[in-house]
Amino acid sequence: LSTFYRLFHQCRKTFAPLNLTDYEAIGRCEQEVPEYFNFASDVLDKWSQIEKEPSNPALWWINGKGGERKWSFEELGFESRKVANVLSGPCGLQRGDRIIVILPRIPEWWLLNTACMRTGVVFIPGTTQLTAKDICYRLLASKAKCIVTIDALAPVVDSVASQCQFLKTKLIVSESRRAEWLNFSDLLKAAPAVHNCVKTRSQDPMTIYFTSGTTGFPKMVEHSYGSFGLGFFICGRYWMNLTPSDVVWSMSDTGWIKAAIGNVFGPWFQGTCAFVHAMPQFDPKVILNTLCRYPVTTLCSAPTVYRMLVQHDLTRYTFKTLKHCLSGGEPVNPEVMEQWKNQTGLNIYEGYGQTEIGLICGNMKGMKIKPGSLGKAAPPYDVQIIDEKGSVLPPGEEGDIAIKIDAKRPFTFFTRYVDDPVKTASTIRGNFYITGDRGSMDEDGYIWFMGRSDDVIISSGYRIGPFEVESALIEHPAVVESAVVSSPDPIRGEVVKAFVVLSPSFTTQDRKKLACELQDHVKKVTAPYKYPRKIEFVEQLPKTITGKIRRSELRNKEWGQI
Ligand code: BCO
Repeated sequence: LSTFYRLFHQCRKTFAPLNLTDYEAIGRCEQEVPEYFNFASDVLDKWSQIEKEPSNPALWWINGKGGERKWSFEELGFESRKVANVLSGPCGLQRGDRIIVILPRIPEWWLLNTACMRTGVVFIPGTTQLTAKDICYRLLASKAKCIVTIDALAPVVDSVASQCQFLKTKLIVSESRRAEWLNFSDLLKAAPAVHNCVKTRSQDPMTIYFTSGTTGFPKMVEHSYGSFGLGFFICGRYWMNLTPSDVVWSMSDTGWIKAAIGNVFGPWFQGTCAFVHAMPQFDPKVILNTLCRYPVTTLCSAPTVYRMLVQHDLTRYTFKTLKHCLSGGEPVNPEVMEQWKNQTGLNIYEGYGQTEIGLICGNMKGMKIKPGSLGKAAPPYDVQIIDEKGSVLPPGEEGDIAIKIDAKRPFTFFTRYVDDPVKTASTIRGNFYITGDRGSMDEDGYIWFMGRSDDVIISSGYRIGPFEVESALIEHPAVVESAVVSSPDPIRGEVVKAFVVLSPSFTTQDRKKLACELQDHVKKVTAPYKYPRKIEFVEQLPKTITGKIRRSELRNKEWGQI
């Protein structure tokens, strides 16, 4: 009987259809977006029926201390169906409900992500650097009914849970039990393995990301099953250049869209293995040794990571299988590309995108790389440089980097900023979507990044809103007011710099100590990656006649423009 089952199973695998050509045409906007699409049933479950050669796992997770998990697409399907039953059973979640998932790089994150697709629950990831205030804000803004996290963050959630009236269920991924929390492993063991994936329309909401802007607290960027699932096909195939024989290691924290692109949709659409190192602390040596020991073919990382890696003597390491390197999240400097190329023989293929849109421009494999440029428009986009009236500028002129939208908004775009129609509408100028970045285009269609058109700071690949840092600083008794801007940094591209006006009772204090105290304070109030790495105490801040702080004046000074 077992032989019969094996043969039957093999036949089933060989004949299962997954039409990548159709998905490519859809991704290029040459074919209609299907009315119904669900990445779990339409892609993952299809891959689990196909005999893949070589049979790389779908997910390969290591923790660097001997812990390892490898799941084929079939195993991923089996486990994620059980998790789907946990969500709709004991967690009491229904289609359309929202769940906040704050987990480090552990396999459960991938299961929950997939289980949300199976149940239609809207997945809201968050970085583990979030503090109590950040979590409370996210729970209230999103009206999430459930939160999932780990031991370290459970007390943080508990400290604000009573203020969050929409929160009904807390789920902990832990070896131990915690009062008032459901335990993920216990529920998983008991969960049934049979689950019918919901039928989702391509435009149904699938995920929400909180993203920072110049004003106010982070906004909720909503993506649909079409924009997220289908939208990343081109990115996985042409920018990441993935095939079923590849093993891609994308290092992003699970809280960012880059983790979804590089570690879920990009690879899994192409049947590629997503390799994950838990790496709780960033350590360049761990990265270099891992690249030597594991058969990683494709590396995707923030430019800051490459800048940190090239500080080491890379010739002492042999990356036997590495053949394609990608970077995104911030511009990569030509010097770093050159150093990386000299020491490893490999180019860095830069991609430029954002949480709202995914990949906008890129250096696709095989394309001539112009170091320092963002590459060319990625299909299906028509990227142009425009002026404030919405007219296209000639090559070489600086303007707003924008995406042409004809009669119909591309399906790959985010659907909206949740509860913020004014902000959603503000991204459109005439027939263009405005990215918020400034740049120029050369005669060959390559885009050159020049900076943000607003006050957002891009540091180490993080998008940081000055208002959030200023709000954290003002909570300290020493701060009367502050202005936060970007400042150049050789490793992180740019860093957060705060100009601080002190309260009279603090002006005689040791400035160095006070600066450290303010930095620690910000790390406690909001996610630590936002803390001001530079602080300058000033008597007063430059202001307009109406009393608005002139951040641009301070920023220009930092960047040597005045
Ligand atoms: O550098 P410091 O040590 O002074 O401070 C670090 C941490 O030590 C500190 N910290 C973290 N947790 C803390 C804490 N302090 C107190 N209490 C805690 N619980 O805070 C600072 C955090 O900075 P970091 O995250 O930059 O740390 P690190 O170790 O230097 O990491 C370097 C990178 C490069 C690994 C990291 O910066 C990084 O992951 N950057 C990439 C971000 C990214 O993936 N961006 C992509 C976003 S998606 C996108 O752009 C769309 C593209 C389509």
